[in-house]
Amino acid sequence: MVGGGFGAGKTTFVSAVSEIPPLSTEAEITAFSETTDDLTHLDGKTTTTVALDFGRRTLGDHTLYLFGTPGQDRFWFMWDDLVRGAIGAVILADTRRLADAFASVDFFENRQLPFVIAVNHFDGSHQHTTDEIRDALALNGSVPVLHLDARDKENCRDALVAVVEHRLALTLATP
Ligand SMILES: Nc1nc2c(ncn2[C@@H]2O[C@H](COP(=O)(O)OP(=O)(O)O)[C@@H](O)[C@H]2O)c(=O)[nH]1
Ligand SMILES: [Mg+2]
Repeated sequence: MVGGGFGAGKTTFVSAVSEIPPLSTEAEITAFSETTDDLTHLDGKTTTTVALDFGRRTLGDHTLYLFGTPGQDRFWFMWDDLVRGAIGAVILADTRRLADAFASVDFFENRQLPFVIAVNHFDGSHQHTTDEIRDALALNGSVPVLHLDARDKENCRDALVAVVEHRLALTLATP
């Protein structure tokens, strides 16, 4: 699963890494959503994911199905179904709006789904160190933190490998 706040780069991530044309349910942002969707720092963003992003990516002999969660919490009723059977999650964090990642961190922690934090560097954003991110998000020491550009397909593939490896390490550690 690909989580993170509104505008953190979920749709971009799924589009970059998917080997099939990603299914995305984008809609134009209209004046109606101005009061609900916070567009601070998101000057170029004119569409929003209404339901989810879906993609597929093969790693070695295994195929991962990618579900990008909708950023807006009014669609969270869907997440409980999506999380069933998931291997893990990549949570995208925009350092200009780090607090937007809290809800995803809470969600996956509560459901005990292993996750990695992928810090998505936007132009002009402060380069936080991994320790700063770890502190700010109150992450448990074992949670991997990586840095990426969600437009770069190799970066995104590395993030998928990281979440699969993290999940395997946790599964092997708990008999
Ligand atoms: N500079 C920069 N822009 C990005 C990056 N990732 C996403 N964007 C842009 O940020 C905006 C929001 O991304 P989007 O994928 O729609 O976010 P979502 O709401 O999480 O699905 C889009 O205009 C993207 O083109 C990145 O790593 N660097
Ligand atoms: Mg989106």
